[in-house]
Amino acid sequence: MKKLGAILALALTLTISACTGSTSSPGTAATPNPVSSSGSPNPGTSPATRAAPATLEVHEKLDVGLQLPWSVVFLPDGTALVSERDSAKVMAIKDGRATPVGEVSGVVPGGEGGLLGLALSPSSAADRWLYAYFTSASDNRIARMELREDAAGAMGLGAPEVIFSGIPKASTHNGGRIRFGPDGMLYAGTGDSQRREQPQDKNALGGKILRLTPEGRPAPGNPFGDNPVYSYGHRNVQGLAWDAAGRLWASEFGPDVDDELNLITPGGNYGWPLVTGAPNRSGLIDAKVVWPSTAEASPSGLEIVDGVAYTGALRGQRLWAVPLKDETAGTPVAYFTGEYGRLRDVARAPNGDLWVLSNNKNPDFALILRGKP
Ligand SMILES: [Ca+2]
Repeated sequence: MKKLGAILALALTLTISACTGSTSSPGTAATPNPVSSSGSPNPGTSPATRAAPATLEVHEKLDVGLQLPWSVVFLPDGTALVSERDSAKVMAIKDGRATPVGEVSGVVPGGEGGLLGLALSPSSAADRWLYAYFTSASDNRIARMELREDAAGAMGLGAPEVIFSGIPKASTHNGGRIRFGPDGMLYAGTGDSQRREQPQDKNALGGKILRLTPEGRPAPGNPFGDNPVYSYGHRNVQGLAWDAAGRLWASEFGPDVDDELNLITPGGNYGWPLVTGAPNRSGLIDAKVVWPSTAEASPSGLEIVDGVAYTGALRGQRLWAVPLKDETAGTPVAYFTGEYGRLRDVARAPNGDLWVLSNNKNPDFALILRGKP
């Protein structure tokens, strides 16, 4: 992945330096580099595009019968653990084969709800905790389960211990991404659950990024005291990733316009439902990237590798790569447009490969991507 990131960083450097504003918007002033069906940037009209040697290749397409996979995390040995939204199963993928690890009890799928994000404890080698964000009969909640392995190497799941509950649920806008930050705390992206009063209410859990201890308590140092809320004014956050300097970025679905990539500040108000995008309104934080057409984006999972943010687009059916430079985001570049259908999650494997999960229902698959000069 070092190589992939370096190549893309090189390819995208000119794009980012061409971006003078604080907000990038694909398809407007600076046109994203178009890519061919093989994932290579097309020879474009600008010297920057012609100079770009990067190719993002599908190294392998894992047709292992996944059904609506939502999240992928990796054990230190490279085994992938994948959540399936509607079956509530956690699948393990190793050496190109998928086997069920277990089914998470208490999951009640419906609409966009079900078994959503997974996260491994940063000390999982010792404590074996697998965390999951899921929709239950009454709410969205976060539980942790012990990852077990029998003498023959078969994996299993212990009973879920609910560590945080009461996140509002609905047929749509359930959020669902969880991830441990570099500070060892557990971050969760929630959705407004179609309740428009939630995101601006700092004492409500909908439309937020939450920051929790591994035991589910509000993390020490949170911006609003003994409160799990880390940032607010969100609509539906399904992507969380940190850059090399430890800054948190988040992808967010807009309504019928203005999908967003945001740089997250503790205590920041990201505008919903007052505004979307980057209107430069006092007291509200503008998105760093705005996709005016949700048909081209609808970004879910997010990963940052060597200064490039990758996000999987559902409606947009493509992988967006956004070059980051400090607190600035450059012009997004699209890969694989329309080739693999809806894309749900993006995550870096321990060996540097970039995994992408589809969201097509027919059935689904994982793509393993590598960069090539
Ligand atoms: Ca916003």
